[in-house]
Amino acid sequence: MTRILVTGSYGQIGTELVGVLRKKYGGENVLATGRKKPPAILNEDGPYYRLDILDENQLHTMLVDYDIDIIIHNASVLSATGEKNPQLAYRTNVEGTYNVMEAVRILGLEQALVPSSIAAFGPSTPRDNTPNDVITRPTSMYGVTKVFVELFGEYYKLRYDIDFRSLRYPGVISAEALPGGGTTDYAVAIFYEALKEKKYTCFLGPDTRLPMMFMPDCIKSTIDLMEADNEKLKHRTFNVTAFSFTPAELAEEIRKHIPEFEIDYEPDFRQQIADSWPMSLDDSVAREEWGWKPDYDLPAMVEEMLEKLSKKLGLEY
Ligand code: AKB
Repeated sequence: MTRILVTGSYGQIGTELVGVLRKKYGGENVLATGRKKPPAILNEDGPYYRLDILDENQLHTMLVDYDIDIIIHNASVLSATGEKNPQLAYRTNVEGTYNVMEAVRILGLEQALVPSSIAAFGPSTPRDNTPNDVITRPTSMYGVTKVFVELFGEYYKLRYDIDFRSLRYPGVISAEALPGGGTTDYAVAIFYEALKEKKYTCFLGPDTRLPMMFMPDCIKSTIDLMEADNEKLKHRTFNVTAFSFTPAELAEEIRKHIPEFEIDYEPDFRQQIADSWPMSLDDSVAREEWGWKPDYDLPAMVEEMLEKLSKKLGLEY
């Protein structure tokens, strides 16, 4: 059975990804790792270990001791935190990825899957239906580190035939762990406030359109790419998306369920980051090469988010 190590496994995506991987591959075969204390659910059905991705000795030891085949490197500093602390973003995202790729090369692991983001694009990228292969000149530190991830991984593929794979995640919406330090985080926070206060102040303007996906699709895209036939992949980095919306459109969709919900807008420094990103993505390359297809559209996502969160928070709507 394939054995998988996930970094950043207490994060928004890692928390749910580990659970789904464990159901599929067996609890003992999926090693959850992270720098902080994990949420209780991570310890329930498989091992969790503290791992600082900047400690290469610890990383090598863990990969050898647990006989790991695939590493999914989710640990990353996101866009808003990256602007507040570019040096931290550099160390975690660039040096962390360097350590992972070197470990894969030296120990001969089967595969490294290291996510990228829509942040890899920049103001000179066409923003509508942004193609897979297009100019990437980001202006955020997070974006700069994600371009490094893509190019470094692709270089290791060319030079050492390392099986590197990457997805450019859009904003990801989920009801379990909260996202932290991103520009698309408003699209999660809005649901908590809609249920608790019936009111939300958005840190992006009403017409800021960004590509997004619901967590079940995010997990599906990650596992589908991980399991895709290596021979069929012509690319190594893939756009993936499900839908695009603005804060005003999301509020309108939420109002279909909570008619009294109100939104106002106080854009902050994250507006400039969002304005440099695509408004929608062309993910046809992922569709062609490994059959990517999302299950959720905007209305289905909103319905399920409200249902799950209201149960979790014990709030009626
Ligand atoms: C962020 O907003 O920084 C992330 C991302 C789009 O990668 N959610």
